[in-house]
Amino acid sequence: MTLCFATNNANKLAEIAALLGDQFTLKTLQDIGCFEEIPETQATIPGNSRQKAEHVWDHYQVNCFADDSGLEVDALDGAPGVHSAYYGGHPRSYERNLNLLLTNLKDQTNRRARFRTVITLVIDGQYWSFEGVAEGQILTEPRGTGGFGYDPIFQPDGHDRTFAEMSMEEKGDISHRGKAFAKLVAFLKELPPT
Ligand code: ITT
Repeated sequence: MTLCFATNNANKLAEIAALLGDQFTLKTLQDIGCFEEIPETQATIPGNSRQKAEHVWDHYQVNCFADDSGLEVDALDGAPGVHSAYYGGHPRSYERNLNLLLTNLKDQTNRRARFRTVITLVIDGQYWSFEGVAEGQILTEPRGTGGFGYDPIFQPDGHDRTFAEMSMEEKGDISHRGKAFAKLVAFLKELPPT
C-alpha cells in the first residue's frame, strides 16, 4: 500500500521510515506535489492531526496519515502542548523551545511530563485516529545529541537516559510516536488487500 506521510519534519519521516516494513511505500508531501505550508490552527493535538490529514485528502485525494505531537508538562498546566513547535516564538527553533522550557521550570520540583502523539489516517475519505503517550520527566540540563526537539531534556520512565541518548530504533520502541505508529501499522495490516 502507498501512503503519504503528511509532515515537513525530516526527523519524523526518518523515524517512521525506520519503523515501516517493506509492505508499505511511503510518499512525502513533495512526492505528491504538496509544497505549501499545511495549516495547523486547531486548539488541540487531535484537531491539528486531523487538519493536516484532511488538507492532503481534500486537495490531493491521496491516502495519507499525519501526526501531531506535543509535550505536556504538569507543572505548566499542560504547556507547551499543542504549541510545542512554536513555544520559544520561532517556528521549529528547537534550542529556543528547550531553553524556555528549562527557564519556566527553574526551581520547580514537579518535573512530570508526557509526549503525546495523535496520528490521523485517511483512506478513500474515511478517517481513523491512533494515540500514543510516553510518560517521563524533564531534566534540569540537556543530555545527548540524538533525536530532535525536546528529546535532550526528556527522560522516559524506566530509563536513565534521555530520548536524545537513544538510537532512533530504541526511541521508536517506547516513544509516543512509536506507540501510535504501532497501532496504525496493526490496523493497516488488517485491511483487505487493495
Ligand atoms: P509537522 O507538523 O510538519 O509534522 P512539526 O515539527 O510541526 O512537524 P508537531 O507539530 O507534531 O511537528 O510537533 C510539535 C513539536 O513538538 C515539534 O516541533 C518538536 O519540538 C516537539 N516534538 C514532537 N515530537 C517530538 C519528539 O519525538 N521528540 C522531541 N520533541 C518532539
